Amino acid sequence: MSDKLLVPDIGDFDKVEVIELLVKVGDQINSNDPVVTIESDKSSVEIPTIISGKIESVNVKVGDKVSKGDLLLNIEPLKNTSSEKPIPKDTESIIKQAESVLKNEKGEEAIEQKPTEKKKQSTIQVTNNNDIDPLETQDWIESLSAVVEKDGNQRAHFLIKELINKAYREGANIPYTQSTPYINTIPPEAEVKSSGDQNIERRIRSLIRWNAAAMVVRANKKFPELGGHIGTFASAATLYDVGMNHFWRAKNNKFGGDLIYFQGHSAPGMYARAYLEGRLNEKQLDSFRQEVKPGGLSSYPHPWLMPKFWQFPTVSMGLGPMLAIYQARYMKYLINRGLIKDEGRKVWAFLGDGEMDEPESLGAIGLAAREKLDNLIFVVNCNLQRLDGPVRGNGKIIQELEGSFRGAGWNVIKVIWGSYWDSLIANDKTGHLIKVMNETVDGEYQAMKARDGAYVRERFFGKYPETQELVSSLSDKDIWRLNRGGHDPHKVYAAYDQASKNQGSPTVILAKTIKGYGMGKTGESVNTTHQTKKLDVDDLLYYRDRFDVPLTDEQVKNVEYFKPDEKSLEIKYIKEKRMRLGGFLPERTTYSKPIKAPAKDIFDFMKVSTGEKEMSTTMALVRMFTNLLRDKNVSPRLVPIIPDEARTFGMEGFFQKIGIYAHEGQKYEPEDSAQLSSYREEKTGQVLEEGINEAGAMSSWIAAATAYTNHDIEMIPIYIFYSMFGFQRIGDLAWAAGDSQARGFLIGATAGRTTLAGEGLQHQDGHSHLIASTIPNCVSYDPTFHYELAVIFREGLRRMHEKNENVFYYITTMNENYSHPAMPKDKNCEEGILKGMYKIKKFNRYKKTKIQLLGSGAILREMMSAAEILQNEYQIDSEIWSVTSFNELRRDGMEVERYNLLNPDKEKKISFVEQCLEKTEGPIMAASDYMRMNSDQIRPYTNKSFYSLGTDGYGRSDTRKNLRKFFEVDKEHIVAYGLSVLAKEQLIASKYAKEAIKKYNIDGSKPMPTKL
Ligand SMILES: Cc1ncc(C[n+]2csc(CCOP(=O)(O)OP(=O)(O)O)c2C)c(N)n1
Ligand SMILES: [Mg+2]
Repeated sequence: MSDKLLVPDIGDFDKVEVIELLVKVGDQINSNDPVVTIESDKSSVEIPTIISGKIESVNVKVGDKVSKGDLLLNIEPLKNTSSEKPIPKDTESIIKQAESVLKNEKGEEAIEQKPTEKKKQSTIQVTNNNDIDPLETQDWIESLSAVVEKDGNQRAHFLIKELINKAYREGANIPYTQSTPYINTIPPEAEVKSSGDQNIERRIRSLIRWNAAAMVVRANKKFPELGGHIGTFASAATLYDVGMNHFWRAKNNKFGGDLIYFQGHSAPGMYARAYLEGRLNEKQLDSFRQEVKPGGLSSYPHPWLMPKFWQFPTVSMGLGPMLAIYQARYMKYLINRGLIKDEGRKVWAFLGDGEMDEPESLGAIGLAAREKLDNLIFVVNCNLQRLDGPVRGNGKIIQELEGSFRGAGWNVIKVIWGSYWDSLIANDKTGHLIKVMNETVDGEYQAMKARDGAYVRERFFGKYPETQELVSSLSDKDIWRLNRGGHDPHKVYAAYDQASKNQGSPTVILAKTIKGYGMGKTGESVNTTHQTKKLDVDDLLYYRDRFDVPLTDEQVKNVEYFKPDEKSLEIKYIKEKRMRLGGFLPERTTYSKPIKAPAKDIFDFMKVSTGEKEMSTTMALVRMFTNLLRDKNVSPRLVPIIPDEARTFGMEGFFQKIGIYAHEGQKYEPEDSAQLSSYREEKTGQVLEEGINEAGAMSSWIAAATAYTNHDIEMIPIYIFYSMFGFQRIGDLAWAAGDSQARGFLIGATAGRTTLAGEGLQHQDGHSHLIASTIPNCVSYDPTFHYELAVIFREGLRRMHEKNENVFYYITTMNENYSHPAMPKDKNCEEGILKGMYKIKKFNRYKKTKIQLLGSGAILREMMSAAEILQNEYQIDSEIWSVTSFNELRRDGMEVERYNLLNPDKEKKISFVEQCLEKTEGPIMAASDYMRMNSDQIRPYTNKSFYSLGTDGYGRSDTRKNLRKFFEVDKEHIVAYGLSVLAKEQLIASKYAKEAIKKYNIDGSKPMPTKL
C-alpha cells in the first residue's frame, strides 16, 4: 500500500501554481526533501515530503493549480517508518527542549549554595538624615549582615527581593533604583592580581604615552593643519595596556583571536605601541595623517586605508558599540550553526563616555543581554569629558550608564577609584566618604582634577567634618595622588579578569579616568583637552617628568621619539607578552577559502520567458534564492537578513526551509505550526530575522560581510530591506561597510518612487541609487527583467565570493508584476547588463526620424510602450536601451574622461556609454524611477543631445498609473516629451509635440512635482 503526500496548509492561499517538480517516479526520497515548488502571486515555496520512501506516482504537473489537501505524490513508504507517524519537527524540538530544561532544573537543585567566604564587616553604613529610627535601621542592617555571613550573598539577595515584592504587594511605592553606590563593583579583597611586572609595565606605558603624544605634536609642527588627539589616549593608556599585556589574544593558526574595537581617537596610542613592538618605524610615525603617499598612518581606524592593520572602523561615534554587539551575536550564530568552533573568543569594544549619548550606542544593548552575549565586553572610558565640555556636568555619567546597562541585563563593573583610595574607603566608618562620592557631580570631579590637592581637600573632603578628618594626616600631595580606577592597572586587571570569566550576560566596564591625564596645566581635565594637539616645550618637559621618560631636555625640545634597545627589558617584555597572547594586535588578515560561484545553469530558469506569467523582480529574486539553496557550495553560506519584512517580500517560505536563528531554539509551538511557512525558530537557523531594526540588520550584515577576515570564513549575506529604509536610514553604516571592505548583497526591495504605489511619501524611494553611488566600492544595479537580475547576481557571487574582490552590491527589486521576456540572444547582452546598458529593442520601420530611449528599472517598460506609440502613431523609429546601472556607466565615463585628459597625445579611449551610442541616430532621452540626477550622471559622456526624465519630488500614495503621470514618467509623457525633444532638435515640427501634449491631457501649467 502506498502513502499519499498531500498539499499541506499553505496559509491564506488557494489554487497556487506548481512551478517546478523536483522529483520523479522511482526516486527515493527522505522526510523533509523538497518535492515540488509552488508559487502564489507573491511568493514561491518548496513543499517538503513528510514521508520517506520510493515515489510511485507524481500526481501533479508544472502549471497545475493546487490547494490544501490535493494529492501530490503516491509514495511507497520505507519499512519501519510507515507505521510511525512522523513527529512534526517543532513538536520534537519542543519536547527536547522541555527535557533539557527539566534536566537543568534538577541540576540546579543539586547545586549547593556555597556560603561566601567570611568577609570584613561592611564599611558602608547608612547616613541618612531622614532616618526616623536609626536603631531600627541598625537592627535590619545587622540582620542582613548575619544572613550574608551565614548563608551567603545569594540568600541575602533572595531575602531582599522578597522584601521588595512584599512591599509592592502592600502598596508601598518604592522608588526603583538601578545604580549602586559610587564605588568600585569589585571590592579590594575580591580583586584578582596581575602576574605582570608593574614596574616594567609602567615604563612601557610611559613610553607609549610619550611616543603617541610626540607623533601628534610632530605631525602638527610639520603641517599645522593636520590635527590629532592626545587627550583621549592619555586617559585610556592603562585600559589598553592591561588588555594588550594580559588579555587580548591575537588570531593565529591555533586560535581565531579576540576582536577589539579600538576607540577611534585613541589611534595614536595603538601606533605608538606598534612602534615599540617593531611593527612600525619612525618614518611611519612621522607620516601620521599623511596618507596620500603610500605608508602613511590613517588618522583613525580605517581598514580601507590600512588593510593589514585596522580591523574595524569606529570613529563615526556610536557605530562601534552597535557593530560590536552584532559582531558578538554573529560569532554565536556561526558557532551555533556549526560553521566555526567555539573557542571562547571575545569581542571587546572601547567607547567614549560622550559617545554613549549617540542613540546607536545604547540602541542594541537589550539584544546583547537578551541573547546572553557573554562573549562581549564594553569598556567605557569615563573621562567625564567629551569635545566641548563635561559629559554630565550636573550628574554622573557612570551612574547613569550603570542604570541603563543594569536595566538591560548587563553585568556592570564600575572601576571608579584606584588603589590609593582603598584604605580611605575602608576607614570610612560613618559612610560620609561614600556620601560625598555619591553627592559630587561630574562637573566638580572634573574641576578638581584640573586643580591640585589643596583644592580637592577643600572642595571634596571639606564637605563634612568626618571626611575632613579622614584625610587629616595626608599631605596635599598625597591627596593629589589618590588615583582614579581607570589609571590603576591593578583595578583594571581585576575588572578585565572578572569580565572575561563572566557567563550568561555581556559585561560593561565603566572606568573612571582623567581626560588628558598627565598633560598638566595645558591639557589635564580642562575643557579644551580634546583638541589639544600642540604642546609647547614646558608642557613637553612636564609630560616627560610626569612619566619619567628617559629623554634629555634637548631631545624633548626636538620632540624625539624614544624606543629602548631591542635587547632592553622593556622591548623583550612587550614582545614576550604579545607572543604569549598569540601575536600582535590590531592586525587584519584573511585565510578564508573562496566559494565556487554556482554553475550558470542554476540561473537558466531566469533566462527564459515567463510567458503569460507575471511576477515582480522581488519574486524572481526569491525564486533565485530558493534555487541557490540547492547549490551545495553556496547554500550553507547564504545569510538572509530581513528586518521584519519577510512576508512583504514573499520570503516566508524560508522560515520552514532554513529556519530563523534563535539562540534558545523555539520554546513554544508556533501558532501556525501546521502551515507550510510556519514561523520556525531554531538554534541552527539560517535566517537573521532582526525585527524592526534596520541599523541592527545592517550591523549583522557587516559582521557577515566581513566574516572572511574576522572569522576566516567567506559568507554571503543578503540583507533585503524596503529600499526607502535602506541607504537613507543606515547610510553611515553603509559607509563603514565600504571602509570595512564588506562583501555581500544589499537588496533594496519595493524600490522606486512610482513602483510602490499606495504607500506614500515616506516609503517611495527615488534616490537610494544616488546614495549608493557615493560609496566607491558599492556596485549598484536597477534591473528590470529576471535575466538581468540573474546575470548581475551571479557576477556578484563570482566577483565577491569567488574572486574575493572587496566590493559589495546594491540591487533594487520591485513589487510590480509583469511578464519577463527571454534573455536576448545577442552575445554582448551579458556584458552590457554588467557594464550598465544594452540594446533591448529596435524600432526601425520608417527610417526617417530616430530617438534613443534609455530606460532603467521600472520605467524601462514605460519606455518600451512609448516607443511603440511613437512608431505606430508618429512614425518615429527608436532604439531602446535597458540601463541596468547609471552608476556603473558614470564610473566608467569618469575613468575614461580622466585618461583622455591626462593623455592628450594618445588615442582617445571611448566610454561605454559612447561605445553604445556614438553610432546611433537621434537625440537621447533617459528615464528611471529615480531623480533625474540618476540618469543625468551619464550626460557628460556622450556628445549627443541628452534629456532626462525622473521622479524628483516627494512621493505620495496613488495608483502606479497616476503616480507615473504625476512624475511625468509614464508612456504618454515619454511620447510627448520625446516629440518635444525631436522638435527642439529640429527633426520634426513642433506641432506634433503640441498635439500630443493636448491629446494626453498634459497640463503645462502644473508646477514641477518638486514644488508639490
Ligand atoms: C558621529 C560623530 N559625531 C561627532 C564626532 C566628533 N567627535 C570626535 S571625538 C568627540 C568627543 C568624544 O568624546 P568621548 O566620546 O567622551 O571620547 P573621549 O575622547 O573623551 O574619550 C566628538 C564630538 C564623531 N567622531 N562622530
Ligand atoms: Mg570622554
